[in-house]
Amino acid sequence: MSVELWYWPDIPGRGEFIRLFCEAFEVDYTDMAREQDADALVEHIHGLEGMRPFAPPYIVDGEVVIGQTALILQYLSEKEGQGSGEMEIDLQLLQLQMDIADFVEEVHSVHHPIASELFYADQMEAAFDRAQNFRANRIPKYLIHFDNAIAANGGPFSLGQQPSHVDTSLFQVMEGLDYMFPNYMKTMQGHWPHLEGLQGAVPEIDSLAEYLASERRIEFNEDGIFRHYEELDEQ
Ligand SMILES: N[C@@H](CCC(=O)N[C@@H](CS)C(=O)NCC(=O)O)C(=O)O
Repeated sequence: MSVELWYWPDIPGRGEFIRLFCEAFEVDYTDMAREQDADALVEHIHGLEGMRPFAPPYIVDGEVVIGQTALILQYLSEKEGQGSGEMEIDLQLLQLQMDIADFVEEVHSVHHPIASELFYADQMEAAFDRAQNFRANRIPKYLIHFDNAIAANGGPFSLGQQPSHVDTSLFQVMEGLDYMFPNYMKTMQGHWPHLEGLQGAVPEIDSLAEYLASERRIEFNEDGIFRHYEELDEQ
């Protein structure tokens, strides 16, 4: 039975972290709102009852209906037999995935520092200040943390030779940062060598290479989380 993924159809956003995992590990999934449209997603989530997900992305897998990107990835990884086989290590992978979720939230707050409901144009001044701090402090702090995690097992993936859900997500983080801050990322080249190695290794996973080259891979754009606004990059 195909796993239903419910996410906004026109942005990579958080949904892309699920798509990348499913594509890399050949999970049978259906990207429901891309088959239908955004209205179908709104109607679907409002039709859910009880302990329902707060926001997309979420999945429906038979009786299982869960949101939160990190939790979905942990669930799918376990179900597909793509965990490490050791609870302690799987929890550490989940921990890293939750760190990634925290980072993604901060990425969004760069262009929406005051309120998600306002347009970027309404909060540009605050975004400018936030971006400066984000580049100077937050990106290095997080990326060095992820780099150290990969280095611990020798790379190229966080578990060493075996790819996991953390690796497809870190790949997306690096691609997103390259899109969002091309100047900054260029000047910082070499500061997180294991992450750069991972960014090269993940697209070599056979099934993922096919997806990345296909039209199904949604390009980064200015409605998503990783947005390129020239004024927010290093000048
Ligand atoms: N912590 C959640 C965040 C989910 C989230 O913020 N989803 C966004 C789209 S990427 C959304 O539609 N949010 C609606 C809202 O916050 O009101 C996760 O990591 O999945």
